[in-house]
Amino acid sequence: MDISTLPVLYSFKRCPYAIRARTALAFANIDYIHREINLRDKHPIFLETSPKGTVPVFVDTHNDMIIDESFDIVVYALQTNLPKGWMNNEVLDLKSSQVIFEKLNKEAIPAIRSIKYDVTHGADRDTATDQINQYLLDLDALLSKHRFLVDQPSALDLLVFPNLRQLTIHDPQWLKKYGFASVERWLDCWISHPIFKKVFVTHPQWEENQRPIVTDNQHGYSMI
Ligand SMILES: N[C@@H](CCC(=O)N[C@@H](CS)C(=O)NCC(=O)O)C(=O)O
Repeated sequence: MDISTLPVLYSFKRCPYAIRARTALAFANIDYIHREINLRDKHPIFLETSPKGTVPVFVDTHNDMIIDESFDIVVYALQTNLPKGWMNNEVLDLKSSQVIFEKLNKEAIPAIRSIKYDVTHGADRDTATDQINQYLLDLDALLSKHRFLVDQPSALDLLVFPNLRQLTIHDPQWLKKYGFASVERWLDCWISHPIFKKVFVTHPQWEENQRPIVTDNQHGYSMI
């Protein structure tokens, strides 16, 4: 493999947005060089590449491309190489998908964050819990009808599962406790997949003179 032409992914192991990107690139068999960023001490080259300073950032200098939003990296990956049996990115144009993604960003993620970082108490905590559970109720209804958020695996699944994983890492009993069996089955299907195990590994923090960490995604795993 000629690693000098490989794109680079700036990432952080536990970041749900970076997990979206790494999972999408893995399913799409896109190889890259992994650079693990310390979010408390961001490398100047990373900040020069993407001054807003969030991970993930995907850089393909050979094609003059910098993508610094996880949504766009997922779209790019699946557009480049849609895995067999997956639905293409047109699912993201469906009103139903847009509602799921918007509610994730505007309601579920802030509520998960407030529970995770324990910044809400009393009635506010109950409101955050209700907000999360209302979101999970909608997903559970969909997932009781099919295995994935749309009929087959798609970008939408990759955009949603890492944030819900964050909730279950914080409280492993959450889905059981509140009775979201279909979401539990679906989430488990993503996080027990060999690709998740492959993308969720610990890498040393990136330094300029580091030997490139090549992520070889030519593995032949499939989702269905
Ligand atoms: N909208 C961005 C959000 C990415 C994001 O917020 N990532 C967090 C880590 S999970 C981050 O880099 N935060 C910057 C910081 O902590 O300084 C995306 O989807 O890529």
